[in-house]
Amino acid sequence: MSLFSNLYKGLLKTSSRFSDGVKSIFSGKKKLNQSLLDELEELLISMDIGHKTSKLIIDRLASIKFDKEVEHNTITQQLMDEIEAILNPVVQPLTLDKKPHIIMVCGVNGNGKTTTIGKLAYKYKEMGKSVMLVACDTFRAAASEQLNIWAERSSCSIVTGEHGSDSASVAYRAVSQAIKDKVDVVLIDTAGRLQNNVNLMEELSKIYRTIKKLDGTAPHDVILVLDATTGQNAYSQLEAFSKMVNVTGLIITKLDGTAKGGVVIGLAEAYKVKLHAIGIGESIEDLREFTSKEFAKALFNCD
Ligand SMILES: Nc1nc2c(ncn2[C@@H]2O[C@H](COP(=O)(O)OP(=O)(O)OP(=O)(O)O)[C@@H](O)[C@H]2O)c(=O)[nH]1
Ligand SMILES: [Mg+2]
Repeated sequence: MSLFSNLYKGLLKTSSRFSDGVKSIFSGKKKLNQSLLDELEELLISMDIGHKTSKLIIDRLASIKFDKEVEHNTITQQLMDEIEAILNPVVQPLTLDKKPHIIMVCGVNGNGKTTTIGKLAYKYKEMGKSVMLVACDTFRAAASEQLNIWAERSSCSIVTGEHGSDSASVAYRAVSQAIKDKVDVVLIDTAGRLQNNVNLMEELSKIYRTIKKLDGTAPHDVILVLDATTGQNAYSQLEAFSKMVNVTGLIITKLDGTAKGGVVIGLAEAYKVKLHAIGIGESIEDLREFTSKEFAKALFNCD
């Protein structure tokens, strides 16, 4: 199966709503007028693109002179172009620049952090890299075992700490070891936390500072994992986590289970933060890197 058809399948719920929505607004040929633009804007807002970004897209569309009546295909193509232009500056797959390249992963409970780390570990192992997983979630009893399952699946090494122990000291021990062993990639899993939990948010910042003490350039990536199904809540999560750590990029999960895929576009436009990959399923191969063109096409079921 090609990369495109995988992406297409993963985004099916979102893309059906998008393309059906545009088709029903532009059934037959119509001349683009204000009321059609308003309907389109409502569709975009209902897709969790956010008010500001939806308006931006519609304003750009309105600035184009459509003299004749247009079909939904013409509007779809134009929307795809606008969305591609929004995503273009931010879509950027992860790159490994340092050795060890240290990636810290954070986010709200259940967003898919551990699963995403498992998928990344698999990807890097397939590329022939040595990978260390670090279980900095010492808070939840079963968290280390859960990460350990992923370590076994892709034959990675893993560093864990006692349940209830200081998570920053686990990070310290692991990163020191990784530097000594010249590991290629270190993936640090952290405990899920609500953005308003002050203590756990402070802890995250402590893990971050501890890693920096060992390598001033690290962590080289701080990935915030966002769950697409939470829609608008993703925006406030990004704001809250950015206050505690320097979030450098996003991975957006569970796009396979939701029609809220528009949140990807809203985040890209509103925060200009790098968008590395998306999760489109629970299994080890369900992480997708993409280009803005592929994503825009997949959003509208077009190939
Ligand atoms: N459908 C789908 N499910 C996903 C995806 N990513 C993760 N999940 C599921 O989401 C659930 C939570 O995933 P975890 O990886 O445990 O999430 P977490 O952020 O580590 O959770 P905590 O450690 O409790 O904060 C699991 O059932 C995963 O299988 C995805 O891209 N698509
Ligand atoms: Mg976890």
